[in-house]
Amino acid sequence: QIRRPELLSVFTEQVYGKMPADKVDVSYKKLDDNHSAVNGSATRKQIEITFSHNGIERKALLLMYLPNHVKTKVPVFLHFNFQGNQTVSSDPDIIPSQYSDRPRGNQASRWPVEKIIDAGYGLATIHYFDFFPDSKDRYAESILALFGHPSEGDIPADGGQAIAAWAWGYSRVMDYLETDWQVDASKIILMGHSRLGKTSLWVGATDPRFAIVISNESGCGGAALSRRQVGETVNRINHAFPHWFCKNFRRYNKKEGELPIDQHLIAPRPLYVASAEEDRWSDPKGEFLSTAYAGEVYKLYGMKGLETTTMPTVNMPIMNRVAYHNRTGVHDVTDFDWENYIKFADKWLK
Ligand code: GTR
Repeated sequence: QIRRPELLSVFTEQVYGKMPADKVDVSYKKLDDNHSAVNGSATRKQIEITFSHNGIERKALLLMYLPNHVKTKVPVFLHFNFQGNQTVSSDPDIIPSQYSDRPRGNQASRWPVEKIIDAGYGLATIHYFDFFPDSKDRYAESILALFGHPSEGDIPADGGQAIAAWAWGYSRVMDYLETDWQVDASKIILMGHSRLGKTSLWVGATDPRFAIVISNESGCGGAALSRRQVGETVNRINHAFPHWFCKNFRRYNKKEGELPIDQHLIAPRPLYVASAEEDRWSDPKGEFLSTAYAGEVYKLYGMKGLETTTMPTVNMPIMNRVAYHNRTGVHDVTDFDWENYIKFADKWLK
């Protein structure tokens, strides 16, 4: 009750930035509801979400697959995509996302839809560009325009930029999921890869409605400890991606030692952090250590963290209330990752 709000406000003002608290008008339009998707095993829904505020409108297109064999409300993996909804699967009926002309199925290897459906989970996804097209020149198209922040110059030093906008988007999808009669909103598994892994950790910290948080290879500004300065550093990330974190974060360029916090804050909800052995840029050891140290906080709640500060052998997950694996291979989302996330969700939700 005391320390958590303090830490949250430091993370907000110094790292990820504040989102304006204005209430935005939201409407949902069902564009598709088809019960014979994925060879008849799933229902595919596509929902257009419209946000309006100050006379400005922004739209996001949500794609969902829900298992037909589950007769009760289903738990759902919510995972934003990088290249447009149509790239998640070769399903010809997926409506392409507004900011992408990438080919159908282009990212299908990262989205084992059948496996997720067979395991009794739904899948919900949106192209992350719908909330902030990922470029330092595209503030005007982002949802920040709704709040009178259509360019970088309009944003205060502690104001949210792209990561805060994506995080806002994850929370708005949760608002929708709470209204969907087929979804168990108390069992939403929030997942993000890489820059969206940074985002999913921030969403997990700010929006406790998510039952489980998964960070896949999130690196600097995600699960990796900034003070280690291994792989990508605060200085590098703020130069390469000036539109991601709040401007105050730049104060710590080459001065990680002055950060008042480091990257561990989700307790007591189940948390899974994963690394890949060859993804040195994300600093697997740093991702592991922040996860291990977070265990101290889970202990305060009588729960088990990783219970070791020695990195496990590759491909050997540790699965307590806090979970971790370091898989062989490069920066990616693979079947190995998904199989373990499903096991973890089964452990805590079923
Ligand atoms: C890299 C960036 C990382 C990570 C990654 C990704 O270019 O340096 O922080 O976010 O992109 O999102 O794929």
